[in-house]
Amino acid sequence: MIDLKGKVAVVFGLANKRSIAYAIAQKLSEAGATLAICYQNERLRRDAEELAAGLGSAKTFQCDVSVDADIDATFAKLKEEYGKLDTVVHSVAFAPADELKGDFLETTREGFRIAHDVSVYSLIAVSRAAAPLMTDGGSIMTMTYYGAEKVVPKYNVMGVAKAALEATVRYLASSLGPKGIRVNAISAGPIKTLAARGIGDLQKMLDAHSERAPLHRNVEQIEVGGAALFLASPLASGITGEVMYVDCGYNIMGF
Ligand code: 0WE
Repeated sequence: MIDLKGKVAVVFGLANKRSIAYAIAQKLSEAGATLAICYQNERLRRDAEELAAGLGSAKTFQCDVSVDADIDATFAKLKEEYGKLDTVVHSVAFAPADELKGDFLETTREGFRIAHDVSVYSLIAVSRAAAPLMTDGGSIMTMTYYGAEKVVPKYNVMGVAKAALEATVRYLASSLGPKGIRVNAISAGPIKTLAARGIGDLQKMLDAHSERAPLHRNVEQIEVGGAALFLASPLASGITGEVMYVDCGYNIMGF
């Protein structure tokens, strides 16, 4: 059994009970970790507080990762509350809805900027703020998707942002490696979460995915949580800069 007693994990991107971030928080909490749950804004506060109440001694913090002052204030509070940090979970992405509809060629400058600011730069900002608190080394992880590597229709600028995110994971792993801090990404298969709402063809995608994936089914949030628990644990002490697939094997198929 993985034992994370005495370890502190901060989780970004928990919106509701379907969030991948929530499944990760559940697995980390189950392993004994102390959880700090960050929610983006007042609109998401209640859900975050209710879910945190079921996660042991989890506390909640308001932090919009696209706002530097929020990150500074949140990590100051985390330092005061816990003194140190062991794990950061970054499960945050956003592109303006219109960018995920039409043709990639119509990507706007503003849509590109927002997608990269919220989905990619935020990992750098959060990692820089977290590093001084990771005095015993640590594990930072983010969520990516196959659309970073191969064209997934309509994923558009998010695919480009996820490609940048995966490269960012490698550069951060190199930068933070000397401090004993590991940085990895989990590439999850498609899952019905809030972030997947409004994708016109989601059910079609899920069906195609389960048909082609070696395991002939779709992945569940809690399986991503299991991989995250592994990455947070000493079992993964030799793994950094990696993209780990939790997609029922979909990515290995050529045909
Ligand atoms: O990374 C994602 C989705 C991230 C996302 C979702 C939204 C919906 C609401 C980013 N920005 C927004 N902006 C909004 O306004 N996924 C891996 C899920 C996803 O999204 C797709 C997919 C898949 C899979 C969009 C088009 C095609 C496939």
